[in-house]
Amino acid sequence: MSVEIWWGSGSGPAWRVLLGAAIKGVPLESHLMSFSAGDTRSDWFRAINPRGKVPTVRDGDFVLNESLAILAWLDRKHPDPPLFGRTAEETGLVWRWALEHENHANAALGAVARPIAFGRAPYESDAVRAAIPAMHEELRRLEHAVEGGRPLVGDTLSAADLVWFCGLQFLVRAATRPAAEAFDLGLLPLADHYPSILAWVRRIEAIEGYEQTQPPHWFESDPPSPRRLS
Ligand SMILES: N[C@@H](CCC(=O)N[C@@H](CS)C(=O)NCC(=O)O)C(=O)O
Repeated sequence: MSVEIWWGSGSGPAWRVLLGAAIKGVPLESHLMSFSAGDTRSDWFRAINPRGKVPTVRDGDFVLNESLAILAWLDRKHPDPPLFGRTAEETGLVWRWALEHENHANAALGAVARPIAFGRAPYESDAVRAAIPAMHEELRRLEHAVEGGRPLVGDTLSAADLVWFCGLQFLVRAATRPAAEAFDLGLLPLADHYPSILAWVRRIEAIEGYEQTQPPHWFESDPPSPRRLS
């Protein structure tokens, strides 16, 4: 029986899990949820995951949500290649990087990306401008850690890379939208501002099956909205 996944287009946490499964070559039975149609709030989904969040996976009778928990579970079920390090030290560092994203970088990058991506930038322009230095602080930290395109920890991609990559992609997508033109983000092209991050992005994009993990609506004309990703 294959592992089922409920996910949503543009959800960074869901994308992490799709990438982790791709790295491990684990097939997933896909259930693509529509945020705008209210799928995550539906009774049938709440019966699977009462919190109503994606990603959620089901393997037989076992149901799990929270993307980092899912990646850790997947890693125990399919240990090779490891997503949480090969040594105790690497495991500690993978968790440290992943949690630093969750507890620090996610807010710093999101403070710039979210208003732009969700159409709030014209009303929150002062807040976006004020958030730009902290965004660069996090990106400089990443640039240094992935020097030359190397993984964040050890010599193979780990959960830490996947977590930061999905956060970065949301920011980069926001930076390419017309609403971003009102700001001097100093982000694109990445090759000029953050060459090591670009090399690292290319490494992740080279994962076999990467194309199938990309958020489908990013390739449609439909703009993201707060409802879709709230
Ligand atoms: N910490 C959770 C975050 C899950 C989460 O917030 N998912 C959002 C999409 S990114 C969701 O399902 N939102 C739908 C809703 O709230 O109705 C994880 O890492 O899995």
